[in-house]
Amino acid sequence: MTKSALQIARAAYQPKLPKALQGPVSAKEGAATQSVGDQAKIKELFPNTYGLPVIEFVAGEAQKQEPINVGVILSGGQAPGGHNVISGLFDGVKSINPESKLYGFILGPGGLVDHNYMELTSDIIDEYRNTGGFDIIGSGRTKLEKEEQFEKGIEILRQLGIKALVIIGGDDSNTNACVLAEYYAAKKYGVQVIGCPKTIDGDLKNEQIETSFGFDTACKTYSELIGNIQRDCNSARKYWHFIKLMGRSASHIALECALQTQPNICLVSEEVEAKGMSLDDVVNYIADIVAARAAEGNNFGTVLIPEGLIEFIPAIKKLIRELNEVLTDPATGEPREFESADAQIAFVKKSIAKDNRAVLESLPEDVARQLCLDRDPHGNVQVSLIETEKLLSRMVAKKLKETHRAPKFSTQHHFFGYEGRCAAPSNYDADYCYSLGFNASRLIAAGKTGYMSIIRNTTAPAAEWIAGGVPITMMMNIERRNGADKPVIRKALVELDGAPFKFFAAHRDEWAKQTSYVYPGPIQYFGPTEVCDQPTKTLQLEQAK
Ligand code: FBP
Repeated sequence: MTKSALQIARAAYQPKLPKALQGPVSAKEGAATQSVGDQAKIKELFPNTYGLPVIEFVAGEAQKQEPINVGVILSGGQAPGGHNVISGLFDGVKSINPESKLYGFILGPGGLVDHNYMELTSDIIDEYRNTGGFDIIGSGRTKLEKEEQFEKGIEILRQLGIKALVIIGGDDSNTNACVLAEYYAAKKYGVQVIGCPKTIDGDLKNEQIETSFGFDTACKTYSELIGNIQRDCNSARKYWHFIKLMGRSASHIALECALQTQPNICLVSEEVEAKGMSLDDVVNYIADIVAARAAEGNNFGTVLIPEGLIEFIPAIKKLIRELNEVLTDPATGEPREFESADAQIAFVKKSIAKDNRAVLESLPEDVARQLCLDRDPHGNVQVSLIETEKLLSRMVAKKLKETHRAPKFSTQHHFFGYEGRCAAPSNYDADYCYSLGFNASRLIAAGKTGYMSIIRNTTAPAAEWIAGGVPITMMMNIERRNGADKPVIRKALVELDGAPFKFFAAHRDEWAKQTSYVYPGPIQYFGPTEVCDQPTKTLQLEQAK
């Protein structure tokens, strides 16, 4: 395999570990925990894994340990640093006992069910240290949630002598990891299940999890691109760039990129919802800024749009909720099957309430079709397929024309998502991910199950990071999904009273009027620490003392 000069140099990078993980550890247990909501119901559903204490690893005594075979799964969308979670886990299990083995299940959770796996040896691991992507074993979006799947899984786990499974995934995958942990514990199968918080979206975070891995690198990659566009924009002074950013429902990515690049406009879905804004309100907000800049002779600018925007506009949110209900078969809880797309649309139109039908019909046809047709395997609307950047610029142009403002309004459109999901991890993600994986091996050695690997205090130097585990049930509540009440990890959306949003809100009018662009440039791996090791602005603002 031909490697780039950076890949070769980067392979030699030794990720940093928290001091607590640099030698033998002992698990310091906190008080019993409770779920974030619906305590009685979650306790009933998870009798074996509910209420466990939060764990912090501190220096302990060296102990001789038996070899342990571990399995690992990458689940869902790619996020920079996944290979370092696996290399940290590999180094961790080998340090427990060099005879330990690590098996990777191929192409996501489906690999466990289909018995598709490979042993990860040191030769393989060394090829992937500090690289982006999930290609070492591949990823997939199969949901692990049925007993038949758990039973198929235990067959191969027994065959390979695997005593612990590490699932690297987002909120849905870690919810499933928790259900699996509970199932294997209830059946006394002797297999531990540990989760790791992955997703570029940044929406798997709470009091215990500071950030999900990949968010740092993905945002830095998009911010580099936005900065480049802003330089181009400020040079030619003739285009408005509408830039949609991945992130599923939450606007963390758009907000972080705005903090890094200071664009003229950044929409935050959570604010749109809180203010009860309609699509027309959003269009007016953009059009007013375009017109104000035009009045100053500035017929150019940048607009950042979170990909989930559309589902936060209250009327559309209500419509989506009903679509989710009617498109689920109540008998099976599975998505209904249709003969054709047209049959599905006809069924939707006849099944939904009158007011929702009116909202559906008011949308441009392509958007309406999208909303009716596509779902991911977790039942979520596939927001990344909706071209909101084009929808909004089209509507802003119309609005400006109708109101006789801004004679020159030329647009360019971009969608940044896949460009950043497999970027080589920043130093932050390289260290964070390696630590998460290594730490997972310590949770396994401590006999824990139903826990997520956590590393905290990450705005401090890596040596001072705090390593441990949080019971996954602690993050759960009951939510309506696919027409049924389900125990799930609560998704973290942008908090409007949080420091990152407040900072943005305090500066956005100035950024709208003036041209205050910041050009972050590419991620740097070698050089001064203030250039190479800065955490995200979101984390810095959240943790500012
Ligand atoms: P995860 O929640 O699986 O980490 O997904 C991240 C993400 O990149 C979202 O931002 C985006 O909406 C989605 O994946 C796109 O999914 P796909 O890779 O299947 O196109």
